[in-house]
Amino acid sequence: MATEETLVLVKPDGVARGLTGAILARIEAKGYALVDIRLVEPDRETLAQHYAEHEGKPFYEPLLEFMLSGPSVAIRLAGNRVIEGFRSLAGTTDPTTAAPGTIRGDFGRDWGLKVQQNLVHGSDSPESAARELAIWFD
Ligand code: DAT
Ligand code: MG
Repeated sequence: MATEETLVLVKPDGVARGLTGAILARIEAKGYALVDIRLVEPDRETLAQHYAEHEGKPFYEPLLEFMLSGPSVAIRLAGNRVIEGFRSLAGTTDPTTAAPGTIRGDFGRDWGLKVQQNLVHGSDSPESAARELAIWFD
């Protein structure tokens, strides 16, 4: 099987809280390869492309505002089954109930905001990964 790639973002809350290193340590300990990594300050158009599937949902505007609130770290990550593997490391979307041992479960919680600040993004399918990597790395 060809080695797979995924897009990981350490979102503004992760960067602001100084958790980038801790998150990268988990990714590296799992054995995935960092192919490319950079600090990014996306504009609204880039984020609208990235989150196009969520346009119109109640959390869409708060999500874009949150993602515009500070820099993120974008990572091109490689390894066999890395898409599902990173989603497993990240934990489920809601950090309050994400399993302990996951990034979201260990470092995240409900801050009483309209958007879930859950520290990381990971592509959810090969199609999403290809689309998202083109947005952030081309
Ligand atoms: P994931 O990031 O786990 O793939 P998603 O793609 O469904 O989740 O949603 C994108 C982001 O939007 C998510 O990381 C946090 C926010 N979000 C999703 N559902 C939400 C909700 N019901 N309330 C508030 N924020 C939400
Ligand atoms: Mg998603």
